[in-house]
Amino acid sequence: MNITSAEFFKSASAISGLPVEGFPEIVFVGRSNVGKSSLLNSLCARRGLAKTSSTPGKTRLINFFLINDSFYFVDLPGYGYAHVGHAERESWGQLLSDYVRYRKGISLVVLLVDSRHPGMAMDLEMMEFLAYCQRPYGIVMTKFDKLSQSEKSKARKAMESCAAKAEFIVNYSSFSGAGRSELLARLDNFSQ
Ligand SMILES: Nc1nc2c(ncn2[C@@H]2O[C@H](COP(=O)(O)OP(=O)(O)O)[C@@H](O)[C@H]2O)c(=O)[nH]1
Ligand SMILES: [Mg+2]
Repeated sequence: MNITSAEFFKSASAISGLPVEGFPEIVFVGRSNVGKSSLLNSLCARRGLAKTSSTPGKTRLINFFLINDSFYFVDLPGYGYAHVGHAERESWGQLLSDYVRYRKGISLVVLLVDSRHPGMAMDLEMMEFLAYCQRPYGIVMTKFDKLSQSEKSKARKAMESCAAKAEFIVNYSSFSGAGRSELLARLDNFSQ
């Protein structure tokens, strides 16, 4: 896949605010600070498309980006941010889970996992939830550049051992662009 155009389309803070169903939706999800905004910017080769921030948990909206005028990348709020209030965390989780569970247009969920911490409980729970919803999902191991050679193969093996149902696992670095063409090729099947 070649990304020829990428533009912010709309944000939704509730199910009622989602765009009318139509285009396929490739959904990106992961823990706060996992590198999701950086990955979207790097994939689309647009530095400021999704805001990146070193303050985790700032994005509370479902953000839609229209790609090649034919499908969406959807940026879901990061989960596992410990510093929001309990009530807020519950409603946030509800919106996320309702969207993932019931939205017809979702063709794939891309689960971002920090390469330094494969197999974290929250990520395993998300995989279980996706399997329960019968959603196909792929895994991207973010910030792969932060690992040494030996850590790289160890982390990859650890991820493979707990993600048997994943459509793919891609090692990714938004900083170097490593993994970008592999991920774009993987997404091809899910964009039409
Ligand atoms: N070394 C390295 N750092 C990254 C990479 N991607 C993101 N980061 C850093 O991780 C932090 C969180 O990134 P961000 O994209 O805002 O994460 P988000 O909260 O998941 O959207 C920022 O400080 C980024 O600079 C990467 O591929 N390599
Ligand atoms: Mg972000």
